Amino acid sequence: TSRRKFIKISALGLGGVVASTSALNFVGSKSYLNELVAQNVIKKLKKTATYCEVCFWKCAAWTYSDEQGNIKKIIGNETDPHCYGRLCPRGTGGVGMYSDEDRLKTPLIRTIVDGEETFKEVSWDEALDLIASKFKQIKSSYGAESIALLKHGSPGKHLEHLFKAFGSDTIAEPAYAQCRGAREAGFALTYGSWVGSPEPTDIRDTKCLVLIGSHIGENMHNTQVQEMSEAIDNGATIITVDPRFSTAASKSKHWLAIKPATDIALMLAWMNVLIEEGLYDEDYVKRYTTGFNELKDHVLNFTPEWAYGITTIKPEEIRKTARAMANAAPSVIVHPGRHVSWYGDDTQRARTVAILNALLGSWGRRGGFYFKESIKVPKFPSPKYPHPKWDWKNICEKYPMAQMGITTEVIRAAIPNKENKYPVKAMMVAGTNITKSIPEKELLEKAMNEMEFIVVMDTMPMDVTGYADVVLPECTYLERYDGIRSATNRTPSIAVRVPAVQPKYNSKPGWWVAKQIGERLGLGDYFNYNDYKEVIEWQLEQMGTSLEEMNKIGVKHYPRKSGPLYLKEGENYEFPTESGKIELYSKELKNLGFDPLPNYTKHPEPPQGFYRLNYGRAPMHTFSRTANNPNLNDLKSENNLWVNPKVARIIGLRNGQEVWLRNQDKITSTFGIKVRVTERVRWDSVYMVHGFGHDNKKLSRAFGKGINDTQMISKTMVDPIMGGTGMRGNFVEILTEDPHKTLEV
Ligand code: MGD
Ligand code: SF4
Repeated sequence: TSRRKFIKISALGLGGVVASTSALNFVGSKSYLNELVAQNVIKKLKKTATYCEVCFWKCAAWTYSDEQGNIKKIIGNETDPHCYGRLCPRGTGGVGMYSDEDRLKTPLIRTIVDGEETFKEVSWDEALDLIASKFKQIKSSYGAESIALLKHGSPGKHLEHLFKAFGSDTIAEPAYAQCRGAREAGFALTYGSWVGSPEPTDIRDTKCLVLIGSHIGENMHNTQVQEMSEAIDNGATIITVDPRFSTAASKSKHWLAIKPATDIALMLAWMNVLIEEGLYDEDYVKRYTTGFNELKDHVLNFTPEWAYGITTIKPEEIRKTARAMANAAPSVIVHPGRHVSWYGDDTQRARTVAILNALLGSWGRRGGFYFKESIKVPKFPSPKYPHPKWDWKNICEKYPMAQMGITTEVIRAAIPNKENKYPVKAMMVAGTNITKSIPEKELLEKAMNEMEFIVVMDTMPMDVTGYADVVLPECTYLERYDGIRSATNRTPSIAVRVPAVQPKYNSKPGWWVAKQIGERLGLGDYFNYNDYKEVIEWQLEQMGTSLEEMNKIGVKHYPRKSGPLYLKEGENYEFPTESGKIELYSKELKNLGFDPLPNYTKHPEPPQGFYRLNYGRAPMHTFSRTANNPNLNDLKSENNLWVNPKVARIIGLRNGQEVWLRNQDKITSTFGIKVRVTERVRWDSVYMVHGFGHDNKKLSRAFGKGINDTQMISKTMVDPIMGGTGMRGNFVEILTEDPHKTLEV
C-alpha cells in the first residue's frame, strides 16, 4: 500500500469566492488601448510594469488597476521586442490567474484525521518551521544534496538560490528533458551555442520559413506569430511538415503531411537534393563549416525516392521544396522547433535541422538566424555557494550531453536501488505540475511514495499538490516582484515585474518564501534584504537606471556590444565549437560512440486498431496551467480528439461523441473526450491539445474536462545523448463505451 496517499485538496472546504474581473476583450491590444484612451478610462487607472508569466516568452506588459485594487486590463508594452505592444490571448487573460477563486489560499500541511490523510490549514510560520526542520534533518542524515528541486519559471529562480546556498544543486526542470533540451544539444554540437529563448529566428525578414512540426499560430510564442504573419504578407514561402493540417499548414504554400516519426528521412533527402543539384551555399560551406565531404558521401543514397518509401512524401514534392528553400537562401529558416522530445532520436533530428540551415547558409544571415545578444544583470552581493558533494550532473551522468538536470533521472534517484550513489530523499516542486508535464506515472508514483518529505509551491490546487506534505500558496505574478527579465534578442533589453496589487488571500511571493526558509536554515546572509524590491533597485542602479525610471518605461533597451547582427560578407568568423567552424560532421558525437552524421532510424508503428497519439497546443492555453483560468477556460474548456473521417467510419464515430482511450500498456483514460472528425489529421494518428483532463475536483472549471495526454504516455523513448523524454511513441485505441462504468457493473 502507498505510504503517501494522493490527497485531493477537494477534501477540504477552502471557502471564499471572489467576483471575477470584467469580461475580457481579446481584440488586438493596441486598438483596445486606443479605445480606452478615447473613453478616458485609462487615465484614471494605475499603470504598473510587469512581464507575463502565462508562458515563457515573458512579454513585457502594463497592468491597469483601479483605486479599489481591481485589475482591469493587461496590455503589451509597445517598446518590447518580445511582444511589440500586443499580448496573446493568454497574456491578456493572465488576469484570470489572479482572479481565479479556486486559488490556493493558505499554507497546508498533510495530517491524519480519523485515520484518513488530509490537509489542514496552517499559518506560514508553522509551514516554514516544518520545512526548515525537515530540511535540517535530511541534511544531517544524507546531506543537503539529497533534497531535490523541480522547478519552472520565475519562482524557481528564487528557490534555486536557496537550494544552492543550502548545498544542493540537485535541480531540474521539465523545460529541458521534456521540452527543448535535445534542440539545444543538437545546435550546440553543430554551431557551438544553444538556440535559446526567444529563438534568434529572423522571421520578419525571411523569404522562406520551414516548420518541422512547429505549430506557430497554435503555439503562440508572441513575436514569432507576429513576425510570421508579417513574413506571409511580404510573400514569404511557408513550408510546413506536419502529419496534421495545423493552422501554420493552412497558411503554407507547401504542406507536407509526413508520416509521423520520419522527419529525419525527409531532411536527409533535402540535403541530398541540395548537394546533388548544387543548390547549397558553396561559399558559406567552404568558409564556415567542416565535414562537408563526409556529409556529401553520407547523403548520397538518401534520395527523394528513398525518402518517399519512408515519409509518404512524393519525390517531386521533396525536390520542389528543397529548391524553394535554396531559392530563398540565405533568407531561409528551417525552424529548430521548441517542444522537440518526440522519438528519442531528437538530438540527431535537431542536428539534421542544424546541418540543413548550414547548407543553406542561413545561420548569421538576414532572414535566417541573427546573432542574439542579451545584457548581464549583476548578481546581488551574497556569499559564495558551498560545493555540493554531488549534484544533478552525477545523477544524469549516463547522458553525456545533458547540460541541465533531467527531471526523470532526478525522480528515479528517489527509488532505492543498491547501485544508486546519489539518493534523493526529499523534494521541493515549484511552478511545475509534474503530474502533467512528466509522463511515466508509475515512476512518479513510486518515487513520490519513497520520498521522506515533499513541498509544493504553486498558485493553484493542481494535481501535483496531492503528493505534498506541505503546500505553499504563492501569489501570482501580478502580485509580486521578481527577477529582472534579461533575454536574448536582436538588441539587449530588460523588463521589470512590479506588483500591481497586494497578494490575495494568505499567499506570498516566491522570493519571500525562499528568504524565510533560508533564514530558518541559518542562511540569512544569502538573503540580505527585507524586500526583493531592494535587490532590483540595486541591480537597476548598476545598469544605469532605476526602479523609478523602469516604472515609467517598463522596458529599457541597451546597444549591442557583440558586433553586427549578421555575418559580414566575405569575412571569417570563429564559431564557439572545438574547430571554430560549424561542425557538419561531429567528432564529438563520434568520440562518444554516437553517429557523427544523423541517420534515419525506424520507429515502431501502431498495431492493428491503434493510432499514434499526437498532441500540441491551443492558442488560448499554456500546458496545464491555464485550464482552470476563468477567462481562458471561457475560450476553450476542454480538448477534443481529432479523428480522420476514415477512422470515424471504421469505428462508427460521430462529431461530438464522447470516447475514452486505452493505450498499448492497457492504461485507460480517467475521463472521456469529445470527438472532432476532421480531414486535418492523418488516418494513422489522433491528436489532442495537451494540458486538459485535470483530476482535482478543487479545480472547479477544469476538473474532468477532456483527456490528460500525459496519462496516455506510459512509454517513453529516451534520447541516449542528452536524456530527453520522447513522448510520441504511444498508441491508443478508441473506446466508445465508458470503461469505468463497465467495471462498476
Ligand atoms: P504546467 O503544466 O503549465 O507546466 O510543464 P510545467 O512547467 O509543469 O504547470 C505549471 C504549474 O505552475 C502549474 O501547476 C501552475 O499552477 C503553476 N504556476 C503557474 N504560475 C505560477 C507561479 O507564479 N508560481 C508558482 N509557484 N506556480 C505557478 C511544462 C513542460 O511540459 C514543457 S516546458 C513542455 S514543452 C512539455 N510539454 C508537454 C506536452 O506537450 N505534452 C505532454 N504530454 N507533456 C509535456 N510536458 C512538458
Ligand atoms: Fe504571455 Fe502570451 Fe507573451 Fe506568453 S506569448 S508571455 S502567454 S503574452
